[in-house]
Amino acid sequence: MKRLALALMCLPGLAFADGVSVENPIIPLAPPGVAAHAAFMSITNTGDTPRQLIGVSAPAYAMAHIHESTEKDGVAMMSAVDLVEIGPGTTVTFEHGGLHFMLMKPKAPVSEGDMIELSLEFANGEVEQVTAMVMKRHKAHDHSGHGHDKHHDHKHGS
Ligand SMILES: [Cu+2]
Repeated sequence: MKRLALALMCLPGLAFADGVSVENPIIPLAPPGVAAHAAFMSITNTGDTPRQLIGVSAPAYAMAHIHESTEKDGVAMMSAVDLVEIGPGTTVTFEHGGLHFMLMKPKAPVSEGDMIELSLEFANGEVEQVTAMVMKRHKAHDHSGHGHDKHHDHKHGS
């Protein structure tokens, strides 16, 4: 907890979740006109107790949610997820075709190279600040292998 207290003193408004590390936070550049962007990353619980990710916020967007993509009868769908459990020593990967952070209605146009601030909210009240870089899909999209590019991000009805 010492690290958290120190961080709060030095950087007002920022907080860091103890025992959580985030790698490779990226937002694949969406085609023009698409107002729902996905953010991908790997989240590792480096502590020794289970952690529950319960929400996400993104000041640059009107709305942000945790989503999971599934495929049913050959149709790609996605649904909201309320809680992602991350066991001690476990990494949960948010990636194309699976769990992802859904960012909706950017308040300003988003382009390649932009840095987008995300806050990952955990059930114990801690918040992990993450900065995700916007990058072109062919660079960002390196380990999905599912071939759903054309269908992802576009299924938000309301
Ligand atoms: Cu989604």
